[in-house]
Amino acid sequence: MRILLIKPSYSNVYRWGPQTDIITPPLGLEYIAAYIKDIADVRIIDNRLETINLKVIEKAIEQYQPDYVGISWNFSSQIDIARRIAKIAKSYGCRTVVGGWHPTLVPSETLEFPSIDIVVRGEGEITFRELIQNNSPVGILGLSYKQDGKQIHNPDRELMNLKHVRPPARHFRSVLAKKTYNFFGIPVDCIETSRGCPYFCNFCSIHHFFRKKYRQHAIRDIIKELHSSEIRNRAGLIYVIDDNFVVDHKFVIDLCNAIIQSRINKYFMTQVRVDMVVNHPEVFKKMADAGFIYLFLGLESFSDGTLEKLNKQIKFKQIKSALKILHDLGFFVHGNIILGANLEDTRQDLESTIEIAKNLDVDLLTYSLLTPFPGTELWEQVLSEDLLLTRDWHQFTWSDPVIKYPYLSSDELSYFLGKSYKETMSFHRPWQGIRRLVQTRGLKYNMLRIAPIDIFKMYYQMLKNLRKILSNK
Ligand code: B12
Ligand code: SF4
Repeated sequence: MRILLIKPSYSNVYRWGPQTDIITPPLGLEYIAAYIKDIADVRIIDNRLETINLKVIEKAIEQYQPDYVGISWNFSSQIDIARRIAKIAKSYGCRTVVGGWHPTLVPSETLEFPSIDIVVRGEGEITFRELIQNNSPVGILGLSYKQDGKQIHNPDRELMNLKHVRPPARHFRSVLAKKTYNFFGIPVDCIETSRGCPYFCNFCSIHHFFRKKYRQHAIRDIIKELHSSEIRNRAGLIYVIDDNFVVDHKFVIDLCNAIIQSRINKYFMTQVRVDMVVNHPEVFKKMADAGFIYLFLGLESFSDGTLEKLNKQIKFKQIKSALKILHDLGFFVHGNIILGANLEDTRQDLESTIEIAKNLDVDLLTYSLLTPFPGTELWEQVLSEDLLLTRDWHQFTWSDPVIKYPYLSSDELSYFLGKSYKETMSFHRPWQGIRRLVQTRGLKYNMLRIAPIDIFKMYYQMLKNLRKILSNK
């Protein structure tokens, strides 16, 4: 049996964000590959690589003649590209399977596309393995499929015990892929230490996907992965992709101690919450010691009322304290703000958000527009109040307006998105973050982990990217 796994390219989501320069390895597909490589011949193609266009994909399908083509569809806005790939695969007689966040959130709608045969809902490892083993979707938990023109939705599969998970099959990467995966110019690899998040922000689909559960991998497995040759020999920076890395302090401290004891001298970056920084600075000190340098924080809003509506469970005062704590520890802080986070927002509210952002000590600021996804409280609210402007998934990019606001037009939202970047981005911010990192952590700490030239490469990439964004305005 031959299986071709495809990571589709991005949509125009990156039009606004500085993430244009981030291409991370397709970890989800590498987990899937790990679960079928002993029972099938597997290949992974990454359509995000510059030379891998649809023609190349078609050629690969024509030559390889896969029995199954599996497409990873995480961002809803990838609808077009995911469907086009499925159509090509179907025209060569392959069975088409889609997995990832979007098809899991709307499986019935996804199956309405004639070229999509099967949807793998939620975690795909065991579900996909059983599908390949049986060569039939009948009776396999977690699958939705079509039979005689009717949709069949098998019951959900139980979530996996992450203590017994096979490591992602990173060795399927092509030479080109290995060269391309980078974070602002620094060779990057991804690792997962947990799945899920115990919080309930009203816009986040995490609880729907992971059914309100939070699970961790075994620390010894994480360390083994970090020691693997694929990571050891290439990556300067490890992106811990967990939705919320600091949930269980003991776990984080034990993991950091294990990283230090194993002398894994790498840079790390991840996502964390503001309140954890304020309430447990000692955990962040330990993370700094282990090599964590770059933290992504969902700041979302500067209004306590709005933060409460989002059910974010943080206060503006905590945002300021968290920034101070992290900067004192030498972290580079990337914060994201949701414009129009409150459905009652006015022009004045957005103006004052931008004013506050201007003076906030964040090294990289990104902005999104509030976007509802199926399975979230926000989605229910927007539907029940008849505020959804479109169900066209292309537009669910977090930078296109899809909600009707009583006091703001879509044009105004787009205008403020542009304005926020224009008025708060400066070359000074990332430079200040990098300088702080070097000063606070010291030369030895940094030189153990990276060649100084790479730090400047990273800064240069960020500058190039910021310039690109600003010239688009
Ligand atoms: C890391 C991350 C990023 C990184 C890198 C993304 C990447 N590698 O492509 C960065 C920072 C760049 C990023 C950016 C954005 N992200 Co993001 N990101 C994530 C995050 C936290 C982890 C992704 C990951 O690697 N997961 C780990 C792997 C193991 O899981 P996986 O890929 O999902 O695969 C598993 C299953 O989904 C399934 N599966 C997946 N594909 C397939 C295929 C087959 C054939 C099968 C059988 C199974 C299967 O099986 C896999 C193994 O269990 C996810 C949330 C999450 N926990 O997954 C959000 C998430 C994917 N991002 C999201 C969003 C909204 C964004 C942004 C739009 C945010 C913004 N405001 O700008 C941007 C847009 C990016 C773009 N290019 O278009 C949303 C997507 C929502 C949606 N429906 O569109 C998510 C789900 C977060 C959320 N809860 O809202 N992101
Ligand atoms: S803390 Fe982050 S991952 Fe957790 S529910 Fe809120 S937005 Fe989602």
